[in-house]
Amino acid sequence: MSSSPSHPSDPSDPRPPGTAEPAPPRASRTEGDAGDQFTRDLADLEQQFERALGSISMAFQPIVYARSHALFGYEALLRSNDPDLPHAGALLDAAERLHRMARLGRVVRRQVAETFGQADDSLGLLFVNLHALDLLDRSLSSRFSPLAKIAHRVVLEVTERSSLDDVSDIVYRVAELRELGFRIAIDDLGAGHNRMDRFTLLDTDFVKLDMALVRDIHTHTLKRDLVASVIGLCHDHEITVIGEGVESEDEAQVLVEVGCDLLQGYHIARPGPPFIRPPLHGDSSR
Ligand code: G
Ligand code: MN
Repeated sequence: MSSSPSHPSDPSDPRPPGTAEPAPPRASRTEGDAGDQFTRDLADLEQQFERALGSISMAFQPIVYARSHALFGYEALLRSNDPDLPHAGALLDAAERLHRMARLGRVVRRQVAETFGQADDSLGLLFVNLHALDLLDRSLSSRFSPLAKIAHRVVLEVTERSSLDDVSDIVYRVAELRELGFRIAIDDLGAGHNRMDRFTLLDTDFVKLDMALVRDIHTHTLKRDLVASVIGLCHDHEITVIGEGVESEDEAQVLVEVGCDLLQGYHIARPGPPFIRPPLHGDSSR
């Protein structure tokens, strides 16, 4: 919060009554104006959001086997090309503010299903990010949804970037999705906001180690030991581990040494249009 008070008659002053600043002389008028401004801002955001939805695209980043770098699949990543909501984070924030997360999720899932549905089986599995609120959307668990038709080729990534605590019956929801043929990944494991206990609750096929755990793993013994023990635990439970955000050969090598199954990151290939094959392992032109 800024410490310099705005002028009390400023019609855009959003301060609620009872804050430390003295009440403006025409409190009700000011509040009404601030409310009008808020409504106008939301209406503008709504327009931007609808326009941006029409121009979203998906980028696809290869996921490869750790040792051979042979292709395992792709993660679909949302991209926004709108001037007012110029990146995926801005679009997601707008969707959250407007309570339109379900709409965004449906548009994304339809688009990736169309693109991947027509693609060759040799492309492997498609990893699709879910927002926690998507788990509440009945269209996700409908067997008639576009993605459900190719469920056996799809891994749904569940992250806790937004609160999964809101989804009280998450274990049931996830079981329902697996019954449709989807596989499940825990995304961003080890990120600051992530709770390690969550993956004991979820019946998961993949764990994606957050890039914070991967970064400079070759120079941090403790990080290396932690990752090695998480991988051991996952393997005891037949969970496949993906190292995310791999940016160097040193990081990739240590991940191989500690038993990581799959790799993803700029060192392998950047996200790009569908469906660019990763370079051959050892190709120095990379
Ligand atoms: O949370 P999630 O794992 O879905 O986030 C993936 C994001 O990380 C994407 O926006 C993608 O572009 C980005 N990303 C992919 N590979 C790398 C990498 O090697 N380094 C960094 N810094 N970001 C990456
Ligand atoms: Mn992800």
